[in-house]
Amino acid sequence: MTTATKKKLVQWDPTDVKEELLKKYPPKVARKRAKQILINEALENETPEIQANVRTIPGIITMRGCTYAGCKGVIMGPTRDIVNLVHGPIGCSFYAWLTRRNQTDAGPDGENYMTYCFSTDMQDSDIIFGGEKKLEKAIQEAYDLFHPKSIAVFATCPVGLIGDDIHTVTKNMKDKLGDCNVYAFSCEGYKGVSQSAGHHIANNQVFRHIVGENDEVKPGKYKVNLLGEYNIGGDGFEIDRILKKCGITNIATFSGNSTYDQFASAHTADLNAVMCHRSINYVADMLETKYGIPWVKVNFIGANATAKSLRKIAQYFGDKALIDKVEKVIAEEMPEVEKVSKDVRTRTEGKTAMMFVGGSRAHHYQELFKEMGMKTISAGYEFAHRDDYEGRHVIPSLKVDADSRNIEEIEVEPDETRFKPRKSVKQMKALEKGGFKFKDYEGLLPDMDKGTLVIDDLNQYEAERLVEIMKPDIFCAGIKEKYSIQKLGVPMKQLHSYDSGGPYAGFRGAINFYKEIDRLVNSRVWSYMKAPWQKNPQLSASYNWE
Ligand code: CFM
Repeated sequence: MTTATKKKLVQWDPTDVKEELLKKYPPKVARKRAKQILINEALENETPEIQANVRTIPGIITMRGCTYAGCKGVIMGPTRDIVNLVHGPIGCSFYAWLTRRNQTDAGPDGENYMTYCFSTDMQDSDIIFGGEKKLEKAIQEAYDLFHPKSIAVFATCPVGLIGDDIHTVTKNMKDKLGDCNVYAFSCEGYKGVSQSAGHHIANNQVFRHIVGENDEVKPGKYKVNLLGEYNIGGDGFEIDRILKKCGITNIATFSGNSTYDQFASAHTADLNAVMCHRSINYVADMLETKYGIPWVKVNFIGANATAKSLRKIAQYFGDKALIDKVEKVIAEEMPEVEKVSKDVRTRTEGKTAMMFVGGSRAHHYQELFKEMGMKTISAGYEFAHRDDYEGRHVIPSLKVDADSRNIEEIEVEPDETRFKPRKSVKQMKALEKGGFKFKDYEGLLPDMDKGTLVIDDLNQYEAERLVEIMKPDIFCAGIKEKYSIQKLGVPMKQLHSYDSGGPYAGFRGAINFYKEIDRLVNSRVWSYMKAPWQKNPQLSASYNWE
């Protein structure tokens, strides 16, 4: 106990760390990066400004992925009964094939295409003569083999470069097949500065081609959609378990373990609960404008955050029976969580963490670490926008640059027959008066301590320097960072794929997380390791400006 609570003595000043990170860059690069490295001031009502969602400087080894990854992999990938057909060279498909650990349950109908890899396998000749005919054939082949309800086509970089008209091909095939919804996504990898552009493109097309297709009223008293939950490591299964226990009906998850019909029926829910704000806020806004469904931000990462989110949903519906039920479920679930957290805290209290993940987890996971008594000393997103750092109030002041202009903004109007406000103006006002915030996300910065370092689009070099200087007890990021960090002697946890673990959401997920992090931060195995080049550098070099 005494050794566990003893804090490693590492002294650093955030200004020095920032300077150290920038020192190696040529002046122009340093100036640009400086705007993306922020020392959190935790100012009363104001949050400091950070630069985000801008191009990575060429030559820098970024942690980001491409637009195709955000569209095909992130948003559409976890939907089990849509055939996801990639129009492009085979590498784009192969790389995206079952690597994200989004789990599925084939359900009673058994329809699940997740384990397949569909690609047009473009060759040099297709690049020269065009790939439209090949795409048409591939759609026909997928249809003949599986008779799916829907086929989604994804463009990779060469498709945009040679100008294949995938939208006309899919429209023609939809008309020809008759009972299969076929549509395409212009999500070429280069389309935006990161995968974030792919989220937006996916949101637009799902809304345009699928949402609203099924008006059938589903059973259930308290109906929600869970937006921005992708069932990584089974997170969505745990959230569904809890919602079901509370008597809340989940109409559609966007998009963990989802089906075509869930998207098609999403407009029949009465509340949108948004988990990952970055990837899906567009759908939340569009569902509100077109159908009158309000949205609230929730977070099921962390046991306390889960309880808070459930209470929020219950408060929205305002029904005493639901409010009581939610309290009962929390009271049933929490004792086990508290038992485990009390135990692990004896070994994790005071330890430090860093997390650089995507566009929401670098924020959400701080909750879990907090519950273990651990402190996040530095964090950042790979591709989030300023609103994910500073809160949605900055949206009106965001600059629209050439890259963001590249992504289509669809105009949505209230549906003539199906727009139905879920609450009256009076009810909404009353909820707001009681502290309820609709359409709001306050971002990561207000939740981080003063003097912590918040870094956008962290890169390979900075990650290593940061670890060397600040020596965290654990570093969380993705597969590209994993081994270089472990070679520095620090345990590394993947917060994208969860390595081979999970779920980490909800109550049971919190328990899994506590136990795993306890093992990681208290194991010294990485610090015993010394690579040969750490003892004896085999090669050294300097930049020509040095
Ligand atoms: Fe949202 Fe995600 Fe994330 Fe994301 Fe992602 Fe992911 Fe992520 Mo990897 S949708 S922003 S594009 S929570 S795949 S499930 S873990 S980077 S923090």
